[in-house]
Amino acid sequence: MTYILKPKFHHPDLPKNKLGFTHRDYEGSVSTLCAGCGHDSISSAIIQACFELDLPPHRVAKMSGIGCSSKTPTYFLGQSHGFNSVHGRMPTVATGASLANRDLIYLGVSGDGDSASIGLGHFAHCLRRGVKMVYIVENNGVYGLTKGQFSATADAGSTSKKGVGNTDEPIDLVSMAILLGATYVGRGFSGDKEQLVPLIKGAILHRGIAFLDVISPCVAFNNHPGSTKSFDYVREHNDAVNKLDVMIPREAITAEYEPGTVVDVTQHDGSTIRLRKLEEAYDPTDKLAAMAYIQERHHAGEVVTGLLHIRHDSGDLNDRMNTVEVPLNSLGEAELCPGGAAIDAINAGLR
Ligand SMILES: Cc1ncc(C[n+]2csc(CCOP(=O)(O)OP(=O)(O)O)c2C)c(N)n1
Ligand code: SF4
Ligand SMILES: [Mg+2]
Repeated sequence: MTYILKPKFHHPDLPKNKLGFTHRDYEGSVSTLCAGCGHDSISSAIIQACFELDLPPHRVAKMSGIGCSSKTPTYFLGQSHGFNSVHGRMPTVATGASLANRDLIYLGVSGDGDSASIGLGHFAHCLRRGVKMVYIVENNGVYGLTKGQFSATADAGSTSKKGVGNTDEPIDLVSMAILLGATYVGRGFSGDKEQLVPLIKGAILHRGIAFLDVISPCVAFNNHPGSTKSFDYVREHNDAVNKLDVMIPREAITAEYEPGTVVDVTQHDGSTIRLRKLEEAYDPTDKLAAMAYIQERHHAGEVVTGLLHIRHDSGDLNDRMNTVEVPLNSLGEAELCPGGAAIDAINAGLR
């Protein structure tokens, strides 16, 4: 169906952002996913977040692996760069791209099979290195593309559509992300755009690795009673710890919440993340407490969502490796071949 071009006509009164773009300018090709797939709602949330942040599409690079989830970058930001890589290798390809050009905004999309099975090592090293990117896992607990086998994030005790029980313990990607040192970690639900759009906006503005685990039900293979990744289960067991607003520097910060229930976190670019606490005791800057809370609620059958962990003093791999400010492909002969005297000076410094 991808040969059907989506008409570009739109109503002349559609709202425009600061760049003069409408929402439609951030869309991609027509989706070929199953009708009702959670992944399509995540694409729509990404489109809304990029539109609201006034992102120039040419400054974004979409990275993905293999799976229904990894197909989705075709369906948003049709005017951005894109690289659909190999199964599980998205984080590694993104690491290389980010080191070669620190100027782009990297938006990685992966699946639970892609990141928690074949790509688990790649996921882990990307997070511990703090690659400057947004890393989204569209988590449905199954390999959707290959017809619904349990993935490594399926909960022990959940049943397949045909009634077979999963006996293996799940990998909890948000707990792993916090443990590995990710500096912005959130969990969302494809069925809750009001929470998901600000989570994505905050992730894009974050300096460092921003990881989002988004529960995204697979309507074809994992949306039945007995599944803990179904729309009904997540709606009934959703424990949102905070509500998020993202304010970019030009926006006035208004005090609209009760004192004592609000935490403001200022990011490197001056943007402010305002968290309205729903769970009084939850502090996303306390790494150990956050991990304990997520595990405790998981054992009680709850799905904790919201901004789960953030570090104010985040940095990224480019900072630590002191990479050049400009893309590598723009370096000329003078920078790449500084001449014999410079080499002699380096050698002398090593003696
Ligand atoms: C090296 C390799 N091994 C296995 C496959 C087969 N395969 C394709 S997609 C996929 C799993 C996709 O699951 P997930 O990442 O959860 O994405 P979803 O389709 O659920 O969104 C597998 C095992 C492959 N394409 N390449
Ligand atoms: S098989 Fe599942 S994950 Fe894939 S498009 Fe259909 S509903 Fe979505
Ligand atoms: Mg999956």
